[in-house]
Amino acid sequence: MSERTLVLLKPDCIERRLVGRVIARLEDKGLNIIAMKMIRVTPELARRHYAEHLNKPFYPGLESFITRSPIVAMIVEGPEAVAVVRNLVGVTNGLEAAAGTIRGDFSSSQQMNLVHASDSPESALREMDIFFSQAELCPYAPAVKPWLGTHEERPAR
Ligand code: 3AN
Repeated sequence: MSERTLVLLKPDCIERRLVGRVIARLEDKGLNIIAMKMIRVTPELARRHYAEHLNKPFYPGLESFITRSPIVAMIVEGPEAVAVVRNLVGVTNGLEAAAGTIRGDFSSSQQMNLVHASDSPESALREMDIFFSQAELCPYAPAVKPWLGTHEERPAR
């Protein structure tokens, strides 16, 4: 089933000039980028986005990190996009993330792990709403779609 998920390229991704290479991973997989913008995260926005982490000991450091430089926010669409993007990104700690994943290949940190990707379809809905208005979405049917999969198959989870 086609899904949408929120992807954030975090300040370390921008500062390290990895934006193009990370976006290329998403495009190479056949995912559709249907919204994208560069913004600076305010402390208020950080608190909304990371609401579940507000009381964690690492939250103050996380807020100063995510507000320190601009980010690139995207909505990415495709079959099972939430799980597919999480697999491309890898586990939270870059030291433990598998080689071949974005974090596994480019990060050695738990905080500076380059990318945020929604962890469930419910989180994706909540987070897309925080970062984008409906008017900012640009859905389209890519010409390559018939070559990315058949109607009958259900991609494995
Ligand atoms: P993920 O981004 O893999 O879903 P979460 O939701 O557990 O990870 O954590 C959100 C963000 O908080 C992470 N991307 C990371 O930047 C930061 N973070 C998580 N755990 C820690 C930690 N123990 N120390 C510092 N930062 C952390």
